[in-house]
Amino acid sequence: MHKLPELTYAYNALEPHIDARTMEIHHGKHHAAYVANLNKALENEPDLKDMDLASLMKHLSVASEANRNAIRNNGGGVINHNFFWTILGPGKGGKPAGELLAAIEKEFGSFEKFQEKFENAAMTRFGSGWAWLCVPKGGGLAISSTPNQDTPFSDDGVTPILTIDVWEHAYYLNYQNRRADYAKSFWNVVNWDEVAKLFKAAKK
Ligand code: MN3
Repeated sequence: MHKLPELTYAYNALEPHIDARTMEIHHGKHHAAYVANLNKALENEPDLKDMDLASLMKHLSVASEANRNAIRNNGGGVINHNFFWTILGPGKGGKPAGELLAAIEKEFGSFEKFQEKFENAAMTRFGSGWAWLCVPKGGGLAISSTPNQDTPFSDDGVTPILTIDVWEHAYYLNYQNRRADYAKSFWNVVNWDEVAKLFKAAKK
């Protein structure tokens, strides 16, 4: 059975950038529903119940056709949100340092240009989805986006190290239709220490 992970910070800890009510509904309702619906879909898949979620997302074809879509959508919802909360934190933001900053500057020219490209990926994802910074198979860094709850955790050899949820449920209460303002504000709550840790692990 998959479980809703507890946050390591309070719902109001990311204010004013992400408000407490949004966090409460996002984690306590939306994320919780993905967990419940994933578990429900897995009820009919006894062989997959104990499979690690990242492996399951990489091998969706092992699920029966009847459950595959539910597992793809809800499993993606679970793994994406599990990950999202870990790269956020109170009193964070600023810039990355060391090897990660060097890699960002090498790939994108500067940290500011990287931010611009990442925000652009968030803005141009039509409808609901996510923007990502990943370490691709061959190394380096790449920005991408996925629709709905699709996830780069499904791609073999790809390591996600940063993401922004651009579903309206992630920002609508505080930002209404202003996704661009939310994406700009997001930088104030990025936990670069965690992102750097993931980057380091991905390079091994
Ligand atoms: Mn969400």
